[in-house]
Amino acid sequence: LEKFKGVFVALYSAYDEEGNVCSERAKKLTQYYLDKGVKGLYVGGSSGEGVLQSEEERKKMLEAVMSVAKGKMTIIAHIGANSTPESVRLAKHAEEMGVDAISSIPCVYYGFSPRAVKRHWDAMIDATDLPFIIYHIPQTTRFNLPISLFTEMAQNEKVIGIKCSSESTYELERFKFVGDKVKGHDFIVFNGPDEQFVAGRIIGADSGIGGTYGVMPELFMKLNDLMDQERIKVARKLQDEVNDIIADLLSGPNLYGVAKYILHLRGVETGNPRGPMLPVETDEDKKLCERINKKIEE
Ligand code: NAY
Repeated sequence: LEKFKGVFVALYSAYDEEGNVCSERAKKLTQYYLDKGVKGLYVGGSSGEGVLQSEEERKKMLEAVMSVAKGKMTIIAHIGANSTPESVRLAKHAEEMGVDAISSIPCVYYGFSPRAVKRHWDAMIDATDLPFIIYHIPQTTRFNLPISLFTEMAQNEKVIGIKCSSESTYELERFKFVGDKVKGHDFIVFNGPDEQFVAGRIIGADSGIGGTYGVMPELFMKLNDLMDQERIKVARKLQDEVNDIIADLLSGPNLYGVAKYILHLRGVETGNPRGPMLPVETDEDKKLCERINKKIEE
């Protein structure tokens, strides 16, 4: 399980100027993070706009990532889709590509009962021999994972962890505590809200997956090291600085658009986010991105 402990960038998708998934750009983006030394990538999640893409586009994006990253970084493929059959197909494809684990949100759009969500997840888990990581993000899915369903899921030996993106650190603590107890060994908990990385690690997270890591991987690797060394005071100070940057990132038209534009300023092209996500267009927005980029480099 050591390969799931560390800093995981929630990868943005790479598009060309027309907005199509671009393999060449995706490979360069993957190489960028490989060179930075992050533990791994979370592909096709929220930041990756998986739910805004067709099945073929999601496969294409993952194929490009794997062509660079296979055996060099831990790759988690997010395969959550609206229908169970589509998620099952994405799971099988991810296994063929050689990813290290699959992960999924519950279903979006319709509201579902815990029983329906369990059947949805079980179908993906049964479709491959891969480890599975639950993706809990109630603020976007509107599904509040009950601890009873969590406990049932954790009993499946393939379910090795959870990505906890809810802002409740109490919930995160419960997932770690109950997960460890059910397993009798480490149950991997990934911190979701980048703004609470230090708090998440203190209360139980082993690792972190985050969207803003993509523009400041060094700072999150530093934070993670400080937490490993239990240097809480220094870590808290760095978290304050990081949160100042995150506040700036969130002050633009759209987080993903701003992050992608900052990557563009560094020569890493990923295109604009997909509509309805707003891109960076105005001079004012571009100046904001330049200011943030400078702040990160300081
Ligand atoms: C993913 O799947 O892309 C993530 O792990 C992203 C989790 C992010 N939440 C959303 C809704 O994008 O990293 C966070 C988020 O960008 C960050 O905390 C800033 O608010």
